[in-house]
Amino acid sequence: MSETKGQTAIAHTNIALIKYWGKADPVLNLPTTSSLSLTLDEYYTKTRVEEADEDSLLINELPQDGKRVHQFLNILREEMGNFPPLRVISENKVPLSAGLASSASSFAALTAAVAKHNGWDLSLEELSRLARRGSGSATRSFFPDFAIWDKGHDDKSSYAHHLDVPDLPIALVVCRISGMVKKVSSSDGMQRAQTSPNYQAWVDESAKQLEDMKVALANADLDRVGQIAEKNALAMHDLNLTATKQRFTYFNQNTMKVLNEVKALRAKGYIAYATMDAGPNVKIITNREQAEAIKEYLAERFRKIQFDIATPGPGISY
Ligand code: 2P0
Repeated sequence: MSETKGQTAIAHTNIALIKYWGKADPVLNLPTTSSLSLTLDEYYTKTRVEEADEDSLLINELPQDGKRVHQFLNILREEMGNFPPLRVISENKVPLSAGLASSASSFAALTAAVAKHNGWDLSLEELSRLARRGSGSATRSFFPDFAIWDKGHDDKSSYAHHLDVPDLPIALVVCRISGMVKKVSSSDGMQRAQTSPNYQAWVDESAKQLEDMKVALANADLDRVGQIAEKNALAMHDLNLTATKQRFTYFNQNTMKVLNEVKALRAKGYIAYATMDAGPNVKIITNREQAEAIKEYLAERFRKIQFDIATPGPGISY
């Protein structure tokens, strides 16, 4: 029997140092701000697509309600021309408890696999633009190391590109505080955050922080990179707390305790800055040399939290 015709792609997840937290257009997934990310080596999604009788989705061998994937495949059909139904078989190496968006690597890998399977000759930027309709953060998962998602102003102009940065010994200590499914989805959280009276100020500040971040990266100034990222992330979470409609927080008690330890580590002379996404987990920005010591320091104080070290990762591969 011949093997079913198909195509595999691998995409790594990414962590935003300048966050995407709000939509200018929720249907097209156009963001209110440009964002900047680091692709991570340790966490990825491997996705195979095969011709089938109907669209379906399997993640880590378990059948899923593939509604979001089916919708996304239909968007690709509208954009690029029809193609037959696909069985999507995904292996996700992004542990839920790591608090890193698996939708980023999932939609990037799916877009790349479908494009290659259908013989579409597209650049990484064109793939990034298509993946945006599946999940905003997926735009940034096609590129090695650093990427910028330019917010653009319409469907054609909103996609990510690679940012060339001189060698930077950056590493993250990922504090896996809770593996619970998040109570407020990213899309819902953004919508609520956009009702904060501070929202426009955050958007304006974010544009300045992006420029400052590019300079800090070009200068390989890791302390400055951490300072800007921490400020951007804390302000993002402040929007959730100050939303006028259904305010909320992703933080829990351990988030606060770890954030205090990040400050304590800085006082001891470590490079240590925090960033948090749509969940309680803290990711500490540091360098490769200090990551292990920081992990040990925290592991002694928080016996129930698991700690990983993550480093810059590759772009899309097949
Ligand atoms: C980011 N996050 O820049 C921000 C920071 C989480 C916090 O992008 O609605 O799953 O699918 O476009 O990409 C997570 O949101 O949201 C995210 P949708 P997505 O990484």
